[in-house]
Amino acid sequence: MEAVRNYDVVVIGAGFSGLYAVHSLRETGFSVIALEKADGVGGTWFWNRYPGARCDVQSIEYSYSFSKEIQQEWEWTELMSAQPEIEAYLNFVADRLDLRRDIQLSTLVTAMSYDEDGHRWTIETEGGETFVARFVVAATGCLSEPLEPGLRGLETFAGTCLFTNRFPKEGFDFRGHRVGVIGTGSSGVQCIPIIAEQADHLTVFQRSAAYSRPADNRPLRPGELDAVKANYEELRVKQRGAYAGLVSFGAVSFEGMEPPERRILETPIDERLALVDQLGWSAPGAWADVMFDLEANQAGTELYGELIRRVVDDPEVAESLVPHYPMGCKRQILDTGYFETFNRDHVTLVDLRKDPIEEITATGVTTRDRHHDVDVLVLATGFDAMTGTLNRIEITGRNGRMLRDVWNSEGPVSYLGLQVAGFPNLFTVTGPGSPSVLTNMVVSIEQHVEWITDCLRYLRDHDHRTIEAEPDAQEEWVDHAASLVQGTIRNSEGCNSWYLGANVPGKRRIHMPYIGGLPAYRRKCDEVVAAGYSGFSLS
Ligand code: NA7
Repeated sequence: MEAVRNYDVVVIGAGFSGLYAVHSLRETGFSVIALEKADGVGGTWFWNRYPGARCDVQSIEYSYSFSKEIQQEWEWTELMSAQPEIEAYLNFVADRLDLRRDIQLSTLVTAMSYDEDGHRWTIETEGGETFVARFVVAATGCLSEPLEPGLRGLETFAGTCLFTNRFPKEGFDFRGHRVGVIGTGSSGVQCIPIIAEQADHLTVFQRSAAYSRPADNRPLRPGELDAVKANYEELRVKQRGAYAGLVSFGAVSFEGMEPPERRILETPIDERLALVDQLGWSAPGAWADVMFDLEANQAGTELYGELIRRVVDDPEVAESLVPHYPMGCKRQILDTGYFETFNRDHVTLVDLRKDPIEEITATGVTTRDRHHDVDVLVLATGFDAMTGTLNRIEITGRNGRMLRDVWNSEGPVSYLGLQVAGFPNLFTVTGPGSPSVLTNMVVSIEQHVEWITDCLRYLRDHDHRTIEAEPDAQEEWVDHAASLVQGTIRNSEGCNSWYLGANVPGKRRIHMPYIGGLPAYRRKCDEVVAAGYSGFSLS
């Protein structure tokens, strides 16, 4: 039997968070190992290799800022990178910083338990290995646990079944096939136009229509990247001071943009439509009241409908593509030719709100009204977000309490999204209660990894063995985060986003990411440190 292996820190995951955590902790003098279930690094950008997978944040912003060398050496080729380029970037980082010697791939963590006397975590893997560490950093990602779609009969399907979030490495040639795609979130919307280019026939099964708009992606122009590199720090400073950790979303820059003053409900219909002519896909959101008032929000959605009708030829199909839930309750999707795809003769939209799926059979998808024959089924059905991955690990903290039980009974509680009371020395990178998925993930990840590194250095320098969130501080933070969401569109009736856990049957409906913005959140984290880690007990 293999000996137990001891480290100062075990990091779980080797995506954007885990790679930086290994580097940062190692540079600070800790012995560290990252355990990664995949057979490559990259996390989200390892698994989501479906055709069309692309980031909706510009590459120059969606990249590490901690290494000036990497920032200068890496060459982005497009405004918003596709999955292969981001995966290649993360592999470049792993090599450039010589991280691989401290990463163990193909290693699934199945259980971990806290030894209250020894002040250590014991970590067990599927392969039967045991690691012991004083600290654990869960760099497990926010969208890493695929959600089984709960479709009756799925196991009887005789064709090829592909999940977007674990798409085969060798890709898939859709030519000559009748394909069905279930799910029209970001993953579905990105892959549908590309599958349509290849497949003999494509049937799209849509339960909720998507708020999507053209990404307007393009190759970077000659000299464009060099200009950024010449003054990268200025961009990084702006990012850190921005609400969502970015100064642009997609191709649209926020710089110099003032919040709109016009109110949709006080504007005659013809003037609303004139704004659509003027602003195109930016028009539905370009009002002061749409994000704060449901009636105004509905009026904004009607402008969306107008834009969709201008693209989609068949009026019935166009109507089905107009979302029925509030705008802004989910993150806006950026697409490349999504709505145009429904003008192709070999593409069929099935509106599941009118004709729901009854079961999957050996030959395809049976909806209430008919059977749809397909040879290939692509499931773009999403994730058990933010808590799903840790809930699937047997994590036992103080007094034998399991993290899964805490989160199931109390909701996804956490102090600052960094620690959960009762689980000393266990940190979560971009955990629930932090801005995470509402921001440029890389900026939030860097802030967390740096906070955790500073914290471990502080504990070492002050001879502390443990740090643990205090229940009162945690409760106060959870209440504060909840108070910010109350009465907003994000928590409104009819909003069933994965932010709220509403896509997972039985999951408590609580808005998981913190909506107060990155600058306010960072300030709070810094204040906690300045006050000697207030809200944490150190021993
Ligand atoms: P999402 O955004 O959770 O989308 C999942 C889609 O799958 C969504 O349209 C769901 O409809 C649909 N879905 C899920 N289960 C079913 C069943 N059983 N039947 C029919 N349709 C179903 O996941 P993505 O992977 O697209 O994107 C995740 C994030 O990645 C995204 O937000 C970006 O931040 C990047 P529903 O909406 O639940 O009615």
